Amino acid sequence: MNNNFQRDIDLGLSAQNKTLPSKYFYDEIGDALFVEIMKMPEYYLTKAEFDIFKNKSQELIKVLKLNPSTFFELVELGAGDGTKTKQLLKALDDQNYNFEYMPIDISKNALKHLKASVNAELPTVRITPKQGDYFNVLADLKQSEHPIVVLFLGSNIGNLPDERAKEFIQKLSDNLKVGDRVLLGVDLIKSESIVLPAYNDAQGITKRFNLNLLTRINKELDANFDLNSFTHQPEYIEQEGIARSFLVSTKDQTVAIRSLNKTFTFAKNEKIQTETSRKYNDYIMKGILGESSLKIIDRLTDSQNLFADYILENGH
Ligand code: AVI
Repeated sequence: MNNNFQRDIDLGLSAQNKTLPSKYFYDEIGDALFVEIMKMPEYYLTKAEFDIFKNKSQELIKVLKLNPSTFFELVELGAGDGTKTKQLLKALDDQNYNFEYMPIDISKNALKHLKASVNAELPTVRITPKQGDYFNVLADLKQSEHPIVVLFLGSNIGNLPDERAKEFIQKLSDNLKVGDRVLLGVDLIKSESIVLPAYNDAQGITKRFNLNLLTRINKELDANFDLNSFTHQPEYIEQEGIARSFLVSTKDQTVAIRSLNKTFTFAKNEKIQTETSRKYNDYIMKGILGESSLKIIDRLTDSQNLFADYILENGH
């Protein structure tokens, strides 16, 4: 990880338009800050998707075309703490559906906590966590003859640029059998007055989340970023449906990254893009599904129409 980290930071800061990859937000501090973000009043995404899982679990079961007597594998990519998923697990369990829940995560620790909480709250649900890279685990699952339902929630796909999201969908569909289904949760395109505060909260938690990238570079690559000389700046363009986060240099400055043996200069007001959060509608979703064999078969939204869970089916 550290070598990739070093290489990615070097590449991003050496570019004409500087960038830092958002996947590096999530160290121990970043994970904890993201938990705080999900609780913020401005961050509607998590609450909206929870609303779907809590109040429309029966409809979810129906549109996923699940059959109580046919065993299936419920695979979740990047499961986190499973708060939303547990609503669906409970509904399935209450109605005696025959399934196994397989959360996949890169973090052993996250999986350990998730397994303990599912065992405590839903003792009759079979849970088999798999640690590792999504695609390696999915490739293994392809060997199984059972139907698979994949959950990929939280608008995590929105953090990939469109081209990368398309590649992800293509790979996902290559790793599934005909008839397997995907529940893909995405944030919907809406006005700036709702989106922007979600990335610019009054308490400054998102600012700390964004600046934590610089703290990580300071710690892990022996750098000397002055956190007081960069500000957090989110932007949203409704016509495109993309929110972006930046760190903006508040003055002309030079930063040394000693493990790279390099210095980087930042002009006053120069921006480093740290994140893309794409928002969706049917047209954009169809574009991302592209030529893959995954097709939209249904879509459920929360009571305020902020967030959508798309149901996709893998064809030939
Ligand atoms: C994880 N991901 C879907 C979040 C988002 O909304 O793009 C990450 C995040 N960044 C700032 N706030 C939340």
